[in-house]
Amino acid sequence: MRMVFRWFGAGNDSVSLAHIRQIPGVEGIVWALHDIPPGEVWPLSRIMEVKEQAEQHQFHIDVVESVNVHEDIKLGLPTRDRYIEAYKQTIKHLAKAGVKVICYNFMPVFDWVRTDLYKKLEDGSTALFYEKKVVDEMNPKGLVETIASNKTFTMPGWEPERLASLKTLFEAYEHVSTEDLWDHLHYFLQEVIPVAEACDIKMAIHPDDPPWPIFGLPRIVTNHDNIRRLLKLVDHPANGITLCSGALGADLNNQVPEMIREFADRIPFAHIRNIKRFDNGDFVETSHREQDGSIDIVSIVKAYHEVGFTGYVRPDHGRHIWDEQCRPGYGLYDRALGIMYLWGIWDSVQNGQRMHDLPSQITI
Ligand code: CS2
Ligand code: MN
Repeated sequence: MRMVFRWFGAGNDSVSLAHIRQIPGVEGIVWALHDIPPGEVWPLSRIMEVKEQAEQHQFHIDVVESVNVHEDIKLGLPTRDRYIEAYKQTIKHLAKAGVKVICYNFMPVFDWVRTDLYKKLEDGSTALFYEKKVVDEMNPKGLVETIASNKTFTMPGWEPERLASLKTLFEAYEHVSTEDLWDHLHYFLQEVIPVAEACDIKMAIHPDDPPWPIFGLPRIVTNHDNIRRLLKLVDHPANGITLCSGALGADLNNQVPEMIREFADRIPFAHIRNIKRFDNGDFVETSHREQDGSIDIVSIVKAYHEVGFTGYVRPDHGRHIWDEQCRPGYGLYDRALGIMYLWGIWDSVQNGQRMHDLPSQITI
């Protein structure tokens, strides 16, 4: 596995490249041009700037997370073709800079959803938390109006300045069924995968987080069967997944090690993190250590080793520890600890294998 670390860019991240450099075994940064709105072409000059910054610290920029998909593409509107053309152009620019993997997602309106970004854990740290009841009982359109009239901030993604577009988006999605969303993804993949293939880039869709429909909006990249369906939509190695153990693991029916074994050659990028699930459907993010949460991290790393995984891996969200002030989920310390845990498992499996391969006639 090739270890990489997410970095939000100069002036946009509390973590410096110099500090990331000191985490053992990290070879590249996972990056994006976060200020460019979905649907616009990423200029080559801006891409090259990031490449230079990374190279000053001996990092590569092989993995991008994310080139976001414009809502009109997910909605299947006639305007989508314009945005798909821009997407293709961005793929070509990224290829010129040597990028190998593009992570993206196909979640309507919201990316990952949590109800509390700073939930206190028993050890005094804080972490991202999802309270199922709160999300289930929300009436999205009513909520838009309530926030608009009270000017109160409720949850990430519901910022007052986003309200007008949220209202329009919710209305637009009223006409999009789950099957429609599949069709729109299919259309998008048929267009972009040949371009990615020609550019030697792998597209890697991130699963929906959480992996179930929320706020009445459809979500489709949620489980084993759906991932199998997605990979068949355009059955080509350039159509891959970002296998995220934390996103998928929120549903206890999802067996990540099994997915690794079945989809091995279609996983150019892996996110590994742990969460603790509660019986009522809530979950909280924990340290990466297996015993701290509900996800079988050791079996996951072993499965990657078993399939001879040579793709990119990053620790995913971490807790906020040691009073670090950082982007929610993206501090330095806990993710660095996570990396050391992942290397610990990987190296001991590797070492065990070496011991096993040694000739048995060692004599004293
Ligand atoms: C998240 C997402 O779980 C995660 O990795 O941080 O924001 C993720 O980057 C996107 O869904 C990928 O498109
Ligand atoms: Mn993830």
